[in-house]
Amino acid sequence: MVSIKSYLIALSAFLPPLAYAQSGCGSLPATFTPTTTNAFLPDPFSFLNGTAVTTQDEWACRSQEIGALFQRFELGDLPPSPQSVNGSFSNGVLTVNVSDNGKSISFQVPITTPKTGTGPFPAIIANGGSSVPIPTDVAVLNFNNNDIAEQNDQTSRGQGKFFQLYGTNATAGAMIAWTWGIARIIDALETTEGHNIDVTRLGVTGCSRNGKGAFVAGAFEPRLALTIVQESGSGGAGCWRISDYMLNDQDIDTQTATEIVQENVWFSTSFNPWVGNVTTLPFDHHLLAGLVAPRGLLVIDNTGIDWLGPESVWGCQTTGHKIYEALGVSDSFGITQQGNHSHCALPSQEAPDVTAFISRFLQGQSANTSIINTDGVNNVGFNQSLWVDWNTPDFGD
Ligand code: MCU
Repeated sequence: MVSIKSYLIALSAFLPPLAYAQSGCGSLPATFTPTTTNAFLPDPFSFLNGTAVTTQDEWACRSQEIGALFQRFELGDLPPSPQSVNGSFSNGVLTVNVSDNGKSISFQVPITTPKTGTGPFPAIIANGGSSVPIPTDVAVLNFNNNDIAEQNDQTSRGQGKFFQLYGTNATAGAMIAWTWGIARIIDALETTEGHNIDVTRLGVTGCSRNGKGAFVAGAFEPRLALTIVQESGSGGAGCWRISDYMLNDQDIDTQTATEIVQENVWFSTSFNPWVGNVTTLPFDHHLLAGLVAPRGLLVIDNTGIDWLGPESVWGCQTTGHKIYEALGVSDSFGITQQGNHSHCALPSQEAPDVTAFISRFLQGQSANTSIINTDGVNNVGFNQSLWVDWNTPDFGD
C-alpha cells in the first residue's frame, strides 16, 4: 500500500518549486475582468480573491497585485528593463542612451548642481519642471517628460521617444512612459561618472498634470526615496469614485474619469471602458499611495479649485494614509491642502512642509513630517462612512 507520505512526495514532483510560486506573488490571472460593483474605496488589505492581507510580507504581494491592476486597467504596461542603458555627463547635462528590441533613443537631462559643498548631492527629478522650493544644497534634474511622451491632447497618443522604442501601439499612457523615462535616468546615473549625484537619495516632483505623473513615477519606481505631488487633482491624488460623487451628487464642477480620457493621453486606452463605471474597478487612487509606501510621500493640494477635486483628494489620500499607518510609517506620508492661491503657486505656509520632507528623506536629517492639514476652504470634508467599509490592520514596524 502507498503511504500518504510517499504519495505526497511523488505529487510534489509535479508542483512548481517554491521560488516559482513566490515569483508569481501578486500577479493577475491573464483573463481577469472586473465585474463586481463596489461603491466604497476598495479594501487595500484584501487580495482580489478575498484573502486578508495580515503581514508586511503579504502586503508586498498585495502591492504587486495593485500595481498589476493599475497597469492593466488604467495606466498601461511599464516595460521591463531595456536591453541596454548607458549615459554620459558633460557640461551639466546627463545624456541617456537606451536600446531595446533593435531600436535606440537618446535624451538629455540638464542637472543643476549646488554651488557650494562637495557632494555627492541628493537630487530631485523635476517632472516637467518644479514649483516647490528646493533647497540650494539639493541638485535638480530637469526631466523634459514631453520629449518621452507628449501630452498636448488626443493627437499625442503614441507620440514621443518612448513610442519610438516600443511602438505607437504600446499600451502605456503618457504617465507610465514618463515613469519609464525616470527609471532610465536613474539607470544612467547609476553607471555614469562625474555627475556628483547620490543615487540613493533621489526624489521626484511635478505639479498638475506633471504632479499626476510624479505620483505614478513614485508608485512604480522604488529607487525614488521621496515623491512630492503638487496639485495633481483628478487622475493623481483624487479618487475616481469621489470625483464622480462630487460632480453627480454634489453638483461641483470637478474633473472625472469620463472627462479626463477625452482631454488627454495620460492614461492607457485600456482605461476607456471603465470611465463610465469606475465603481467596477477593483482599485482607486488611495492605492497609488500604497505603492509608494513605505517611502516618503508628500501630497500638496489646493482647496480653492473645484476642478482639482479637493474633497476627492482629501478623502482619497487620508484613506491611502491608512496603508502607511498599517505599515507603522504613518509620518512618512504627509497631506497638506490650502486655498486662496493660484494653481501650482505654493503658499508660503506650506513651504516648511516641503522642507521637512526633503530634509528627512533626501538629506538624512531628522524633521517632523507628521503633517496632515486642510484649511477647510470650500468645505472640504470627508464622510468616511460613505467610502471606507474595511478596517486598518497593524502589521507592526
Ligand atoms: C490638474 O491637472 C490638469 C487637469 O487634469 C486638466 O484638466 C487641466 O486641463 O490641466 C491641469 C494642468 O495640468 O494644469 C497645468
